[in-house]
Amino acid sequence: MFDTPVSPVAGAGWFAVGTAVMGLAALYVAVRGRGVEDPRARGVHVVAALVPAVACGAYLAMALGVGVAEVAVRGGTLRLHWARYADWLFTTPLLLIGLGLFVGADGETLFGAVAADVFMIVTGVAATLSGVPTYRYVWWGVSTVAFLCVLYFVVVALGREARDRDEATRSTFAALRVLIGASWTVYPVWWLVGTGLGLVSPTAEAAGFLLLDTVAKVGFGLLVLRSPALAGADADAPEGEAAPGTPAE
Ligand SMILES: *C/C=C(C)/C=C/C=C(C)/C=C/C1=C(C)CCCC1(C)C
Repeated sequence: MFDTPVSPVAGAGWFAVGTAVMGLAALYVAVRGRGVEDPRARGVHVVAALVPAVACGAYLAMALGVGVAEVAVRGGTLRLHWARYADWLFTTPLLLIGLGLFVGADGETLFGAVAADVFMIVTGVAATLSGVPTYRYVWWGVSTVAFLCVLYFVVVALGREARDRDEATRSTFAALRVLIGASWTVYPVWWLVGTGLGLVSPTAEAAGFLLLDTVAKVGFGLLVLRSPALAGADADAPEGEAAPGTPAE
């Protein structure tokens, strides 16, 4: 097997772009957020940097071809971008935890949302690996029901928690809620268009997911960095970047 020449996977160019975009985003958030001392604000910043860092690794794996596998299933061979699903398996719960931490959600609610989210990604893999078309749509439906539970958590349950927070927290939460609600909803649709129905090429599908990942992951980081609620959480670091004790300029 080792002397077979390796041809680039479809979308390799986009995966390379994704590696660079996610790597730079992780560095940027990590550097800008390095002086944050307040534990809650720190946790949210760590999530905001970790999410693109994980995605950077997944994109690198796919760009190099190791993140994409040809899998023999009943009825033939299917292409599985396993690194993408491995990425989502970590990053989507991380984003929910980051959002929950930001609002101060209780552990039980957060646990339910993360469980539904993991179930959503795993059943999404089942949809991708079903050799029988009908089964693909059945799994897609199951995954989408789990997604609706996640959406309920983000929009309704957390919305309720955010209601009695201060104005700065409420306004950042409102922006994060729109970002997550809107961008995450496009994933199942784009999956259906690409992997599901094959209406676009694998290269176009890769470009679309890169765009979505950029909005959902980098967008989260940028909103967190701009949040006055998180910067203000540490009285000694007015911009959320200065170390405590450093006099403000
Ligand atoms: C950074 C990555 C993010 C925010 C990924 C989010 C992914 C989803 C919301 C995926 C959802 C899917 C379904 C609801 C149906 C089956 C196919 C999936 C996995 C694409």
